[in-house]
Amino acid sequence: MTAPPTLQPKFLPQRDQLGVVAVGFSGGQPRPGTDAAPMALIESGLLDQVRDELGYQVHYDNKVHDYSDVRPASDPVYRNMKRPATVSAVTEALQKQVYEHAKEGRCVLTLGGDHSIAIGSIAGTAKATRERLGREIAVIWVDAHADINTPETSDSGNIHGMPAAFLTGLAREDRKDVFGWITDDMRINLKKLVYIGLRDVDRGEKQILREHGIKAFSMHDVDRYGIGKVVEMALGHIGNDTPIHLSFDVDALDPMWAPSTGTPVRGGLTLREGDFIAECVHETGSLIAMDMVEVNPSLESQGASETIRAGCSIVRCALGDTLL
Ligand SMILES: [Mn+2]
Repeated sequence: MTAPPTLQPKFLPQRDQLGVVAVGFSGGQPRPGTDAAPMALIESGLLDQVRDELGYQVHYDNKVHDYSDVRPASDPVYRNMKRPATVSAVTEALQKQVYEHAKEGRCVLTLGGDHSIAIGSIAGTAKATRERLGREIAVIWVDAHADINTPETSDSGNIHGMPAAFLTGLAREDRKDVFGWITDDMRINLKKLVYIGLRDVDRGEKQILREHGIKAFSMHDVDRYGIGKVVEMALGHIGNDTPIHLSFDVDALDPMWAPSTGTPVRGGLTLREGDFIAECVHETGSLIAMDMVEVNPSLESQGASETIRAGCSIVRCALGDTLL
């Protein structure tokens, strides 16, 4: 039994209004399956729990979007990016969906999908928050990977490894159909981006993190300081007067807890450490949006239900579920 959370959010007019967008999209990387994750998360009861146990009024259009209406017919590689116009069109549409929820003062939950979709969800939150409150947002990026390759530093050309570069403006493109729709009011400040859980960072990305002084807590830091101190330092870096968008890649968890994901890396967070991060972000009262991405129920079929359960657990914690 869970008592409904009573915490009053700092940057939302009401504590119980949740917008949900289900994004059935896997085109930011090569493996099919992450497009089935939103339905798997919802069918396992996530939104019912959020409604019935956590007391939210859920605004959801009861649809997993595949964005077939905006996908281009042909989509050749451009600047080393695979499916650039498709990912651009999908994330642009998602940006508008998230913006519509966020401008009403709702907390917004985006269920992915691969991590390329964060381009859309975070752009939507950033724009709405600037308009509604005149504030920049901070982003806590929980992930095994930094996802901050530019098209030029990326080896694979998969855009799910680039969202942080496009969101911070480190990667830019004039072509409107290839992320040229991202305007300054949708971008995030490099000083307000914080990573937790990193352990598989490309050479070019390490250089970008260093060069720009981006705050990043790797698994080395989790081992050294413990998760409690790491989260405290991450939140301290952001400051307590900044709205937070939590972008949670399930591959931040060790494959022991979340095996069904496209790019698993050993040596990750325990399920409790993942939940703890989400609990602490909730406790700040500053959470305005969250992504849960890279759950892939078609991989490691034996681990799929465990991975889905882990994803649900982390979302519930971020929305106020507590152990006691
Ligand atoms: Mn990621």
